[in-house]
Amino acid sequence: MNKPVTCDIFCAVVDNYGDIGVSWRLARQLAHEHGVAVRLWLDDLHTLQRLCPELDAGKAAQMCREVEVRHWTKDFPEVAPADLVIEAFACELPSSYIQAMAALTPSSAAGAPLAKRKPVWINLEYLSAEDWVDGCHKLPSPRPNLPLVKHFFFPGFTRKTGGLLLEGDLIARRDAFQNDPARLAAFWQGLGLPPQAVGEQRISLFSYENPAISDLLGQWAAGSQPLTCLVPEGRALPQVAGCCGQAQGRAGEAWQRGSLRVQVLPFVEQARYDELLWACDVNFVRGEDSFVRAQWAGKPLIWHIYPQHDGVHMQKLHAFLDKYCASLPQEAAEAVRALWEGWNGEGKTLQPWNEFAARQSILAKHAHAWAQQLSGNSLALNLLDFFREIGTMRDFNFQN
Ligand code: TRH
Repeated sequence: MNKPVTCDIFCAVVDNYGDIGVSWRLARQLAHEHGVAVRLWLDDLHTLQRLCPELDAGKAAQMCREVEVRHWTKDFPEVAPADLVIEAFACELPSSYIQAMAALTPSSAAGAPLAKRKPVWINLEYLSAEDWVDGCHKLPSPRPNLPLVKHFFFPGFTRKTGGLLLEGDLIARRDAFQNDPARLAAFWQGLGLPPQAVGEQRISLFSYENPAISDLLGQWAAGSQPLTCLVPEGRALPQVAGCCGQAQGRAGEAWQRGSLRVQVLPFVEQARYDELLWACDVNFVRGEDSFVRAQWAGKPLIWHIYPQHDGVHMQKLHAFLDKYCASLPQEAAEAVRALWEGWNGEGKTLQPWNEFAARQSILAKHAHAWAQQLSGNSLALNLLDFFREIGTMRDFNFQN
């Protein structure tokens, strides 16, 4: 089969928004751009509703933005497996579903109707820039005691990985938005802000709780340039509010401290969050999906990586920095490194912010070129190619 007709994506929300952020994006892209009938099995509809407010979190099954969204509960229904089965981030599939996949025939050459073929089963992994990813992408993992093989599919930053999620028209839509002053002004107005003043910086701040927040906001407040910091409701907001002398904060509130104005934003739907990243001069992002979206924005970014207990996240951070900074002039690379390390607990941010801000125009050009360079490696297209590759391999093995 050239292209999957149907696809089941399974997603278990571990915490926050990243797992469903990625799964939802992929589901929509496969459905909208490639005409695949996608069913998304999700154990927590309320989290998806934050990203897509039109979803009804009380419904067990519904069509939403061309995707069939199903509430994934313990009593999993009997369903026919799809052509392409994606388990997001190694969530364990229902055993009845695995048994149903195992019962299907291995290849169309067996004379079975196409709908009865064994699915291509993918484990979509977390994003990492580490070098080992190149060698592990697409590796098979045979299921013990069952005639099934799952394949690892790694997103990443090199041609040997699965690439990154990127809608076919995203870069063009970004450019149209960024080059249209009227749209920018309307966007700011929608958030309750005036158009950006000459000499004013606008910076979005999406992070986990972070001890470095207080120093950074203090520095911005004491700066000579007006700076507006846009903070969504969520984990970092209590700290930001505290730095502005507030007990707590709510969407719509704004506080002034010296040169710094903090504007509290509601958690907006995914497409609007993209626009925020496109509109700001610098973006602080976290986790996985906002980190990738900030790269597509083509603006300087600072990443708060998802902390892991064993500290391996710092290896991931450095692996990304090695790639991202490779083509930057040395001083700019050092500024990025020092600020990211400080923001992630390995040092201070005070001096690094000054160094970073002083090189903002070089960093902006670099961010733009970086997005361009990565944009040729689309995860959804690679996934569909891999589906074809596995299908051809199976047919060949059957005939030989
Ligand atoms: O929310 P995150 O921290 O998510 C994750 C999870 O914690 C996961 O378990 C972990 O493994 C992973 O990080 C690395 O960060 P992330 O990935 O950036 O997801 C945030 C999503 O929320 C992303 O899709 C963008 C979206 N978003 C909006 O749609 N609107 C908003 O206003 C904001 C601030 C974000």
